[in-house]
Amino acid sequence: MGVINVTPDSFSDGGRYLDHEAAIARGHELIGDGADVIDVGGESTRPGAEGVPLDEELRRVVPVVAALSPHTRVSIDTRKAAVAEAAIAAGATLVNDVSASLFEVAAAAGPAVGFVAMHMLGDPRTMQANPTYDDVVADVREFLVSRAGAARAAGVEEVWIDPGIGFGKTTAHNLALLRHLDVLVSTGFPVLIGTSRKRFLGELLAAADRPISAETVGSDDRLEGSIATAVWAMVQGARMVRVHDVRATVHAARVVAG
Ligand code: HH2
Repeated sequence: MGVINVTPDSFSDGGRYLDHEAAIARGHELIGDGADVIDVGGESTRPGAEGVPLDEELRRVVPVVAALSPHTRVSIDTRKAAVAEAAIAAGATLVNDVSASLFEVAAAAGPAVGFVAMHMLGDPRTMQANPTYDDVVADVREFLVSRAGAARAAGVEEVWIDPGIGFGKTTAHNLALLRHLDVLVSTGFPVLIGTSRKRFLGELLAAADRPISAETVGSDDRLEGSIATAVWAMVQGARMVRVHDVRATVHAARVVAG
C-alpha cells in the first residue's frame, strides 16, 4: 500500500502533494513502483495535528481518488463518514479509518468495499502525551478483534486489522507490537501495518550502540528502518504494509521472498 498525503502538514510528505496534479502523478509513480493499493489521505493524523474541515478534506481527496481509481485499487484514509462516502462514489474500495469506526459506511457500499480497523489510543492531538497500557499487545488485540467483529457483523466481508504504530504508543509499545505481530496474525483477520518513516525508527538509531543523533535522523532519513520493519512484518505474516517508499520496499520484499 503506497501512501499519498494530500495535506500541507503530514509528518513526512506534507505539502508535496497538496496540488492535485502532483498527487496524481505521485500515484502513477507508486503504481509503477509496484504498489497494489494507493492510500489517499487529506487529514494529517501526526501527533498534535488539528482536524481539517469537511469541505477542505473533500476538496483535497476526491479528485485524486477519481483520477487514480481506474488504474489501481484506492483506499481512503479518513475519520469522516462523508469523506469515505464521497471517496467510494469516486472509486475507492477500501476504507482506512484510524478511528476504527466507519464500518457502517463500508458495509453500506456493498461487498466490493473493505474496511481497515486501526488501533489508536485517544486522538492525534493528545495521543502521545503519556500512553499507558496494562499489556499493549493484549489490549490492542482485544480492541481490534472487537472492532473487526463489529465490522463483520455489520456486513463487511473484507476486514483488516492494524495495530496503529505510533498512534498513542511509545517506542517500547511499537516494538512490542512488532515483536509479537503473530498475536494479531493468529486472529485470522488479515494484518496491515504502517511503520514507514515513523519517529520511533529515528529514536532506535539514536539509542543504538553507536548513536546517530535523533535530530539528524529526519523523516526522509528513516528509509532503512522503514524497509527493515516492513520486511520483518511481512515475514511475521502481515498481508499488507503501508509505505511511502514503495519501490525500495517491494525490492526488499522480493529479495527476502526469494
Ligand atoms: N499511519 C498514518 C496514517 N494512516 N493508516 C493505517 N491503517 N496505519 C497506519 O499506520 C497509518 C495510517 C500516519 O502516517 P502518514 O500518513 O505518513 O502521516 P500523517 O498522518 O501525518 O498524514
